[in-house]
Amino acid sequence: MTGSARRTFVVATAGHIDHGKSALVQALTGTDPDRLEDEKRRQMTIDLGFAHFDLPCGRVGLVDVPGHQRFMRNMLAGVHGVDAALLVVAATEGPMPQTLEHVGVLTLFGVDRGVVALSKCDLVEADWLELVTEELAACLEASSLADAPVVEVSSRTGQGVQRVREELERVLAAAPTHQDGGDARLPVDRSFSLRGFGTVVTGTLAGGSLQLGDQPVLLPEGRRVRVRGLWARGSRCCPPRRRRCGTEPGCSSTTGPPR
Ligand SMILES: Nc1nc2c(ncn2[C@@H]2O[C@H](COP(=O)(O)OP(=O)(O)O)[C@@H](O)[C@H]2O)c(=O)[nH]1
Ligand SMILES: [Mg+2]
Repeated sequence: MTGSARRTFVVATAGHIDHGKSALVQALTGTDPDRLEDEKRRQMTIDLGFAHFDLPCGRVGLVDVPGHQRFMRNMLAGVHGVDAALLVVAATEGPMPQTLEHVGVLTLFGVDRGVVALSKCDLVEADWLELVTEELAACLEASSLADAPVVEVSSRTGQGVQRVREELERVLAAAPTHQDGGDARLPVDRSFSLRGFGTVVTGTLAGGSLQLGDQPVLLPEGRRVRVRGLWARGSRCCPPRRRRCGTEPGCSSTTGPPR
């Protein structure tokens, strides 16, 4: 498959804080998803981070969510409408409160495709790993990810990272193709002002397509806004099922990359 015929997918991470979500995103994509200064300094994901990589089945946009309970709102925004989840559970600790909470959210949202990464395997002994694997299976038993493959991973040594790619390939290649017809619908997961651009919103297009100059309605306000620029994964474009970044009225320019 080449060029515009390639499928595009959105995958979101899930899991407790410090379990290695952002490290795995970096190992998979080469991109550090923690873009804010505060995130880098505190080594903690606060807002959604984005990265992408290619698989034989298509291009994968990874949404890295925060694991801290205080940032649950951001996590909820990030997992909306995703094709699959990448649940990360540290082998050192096993399932923790936000593991359970995130698995609950994925189940509620009907995200039933995914891969489970048992991370930090370089830090545990084999018998401990066995115990944690059992605990994890029990935790996922009644969830939408009950049948998801579990991969033992270390983002530090690279162990299992290629297998995560292979399992994601299997899961995504079997995912149904989205129907992109109808009106464009963009659930907004982040909104911010960028000097020289005005208001920028990001999200995963749930259907339809957007063009420059379109005037979608901003809900719940009911106000019309205008699309002055469109970006997906760092470059200007418009095809559907990609993470979107657009500017609204008030901006003075339509050029430049999103944050
Ligand atoms: N030894 C080891 N450390 C890891 C691994 N994955 C993440 N870490 C470390 O664990 C800490 C938390 O990782 P991070 O990816 O920020 O966790 P997140 O909160 O789930 O995004 C960081 O210091 C990472 O370097 C791993 O596989 N092995
Ligand atoms: Mg993180």
